[in-house]
Amino acid sequence: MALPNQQTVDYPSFKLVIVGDGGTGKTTFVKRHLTGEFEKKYEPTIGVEVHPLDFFTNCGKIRFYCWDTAGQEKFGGLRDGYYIHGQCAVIMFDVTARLTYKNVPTWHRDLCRVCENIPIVLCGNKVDVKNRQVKAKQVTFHRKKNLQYYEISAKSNYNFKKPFLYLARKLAGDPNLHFVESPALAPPEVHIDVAEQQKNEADLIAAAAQPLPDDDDDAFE
Ligand SMILES: Nc1nc2c(ncn2[C@@H]2O[C@H](COP(=O)(O)OP(=O)(O)OP(=O)(O)O)[C@@H](O)[C@H]2O)c(=O)[nH]1
Ligand SMILES: [Mg+2]
Repeated sequence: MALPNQQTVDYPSFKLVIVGDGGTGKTTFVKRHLTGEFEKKYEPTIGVEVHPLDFFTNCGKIRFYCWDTAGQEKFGGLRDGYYIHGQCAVIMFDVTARLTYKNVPTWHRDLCRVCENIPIVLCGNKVDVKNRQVKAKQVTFHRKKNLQYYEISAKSNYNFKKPFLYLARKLAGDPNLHFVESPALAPPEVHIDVAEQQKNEADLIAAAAQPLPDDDDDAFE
């Protein structure tokens, strides 16, 4: 959903709300997409910047209006006006800051209170950082709530497209939808250790085969 001062388009478009603790990298993430950054619009009444991010799929163009708040979540949650008519969402945490993962259930609850049954992706950002505090196998929240999880590094563009592809497939109801062209992205600012990340991805797959801990919110200290 576009803002009142924003042009609408004649191809499918969706409101994507992006939530998560301050400093997890939400703004950095949406700004990687250069066209969306160039065409963003600010809505002062609700303190939100909306970035229209276009992707090219085998079924045609698709647009995500990515809603990124100007940090007011720090003052006790986001207003309903932010979530209303949200059609898909990204919940972001920072793998180098444990508390941001502990707060994921609160973001999820707030989101689902307004947006029932929308596709949601959980993103663990900053996987480029060497000493991460939240290891891949400790991330279990998505399994309990049936969300998709991706490890990302906004600064290196690692897995940038994955969350959008997952959401596009869900919204289009087509599991075979794919991107046919890459969007223009800002050049990587950091580099990812590919071998290290392959190990993390393997850990994630192994962890998915394990039974869920009884109450992993408490176990995760
Ligand atoms: N190493 C690393 N740092 C990152 C990455 N993404 C963001 N950062 C840094 O994390 C800090 C916070 O990023 P922001 O994008 O401002 O975070 P935010 O979630 O928008 O924060 P609020 O607007 O306060 O809610 C900045 O210093 C970024 O440079 C990443 O992938 N890797
Ligand atoms: Mg921000």
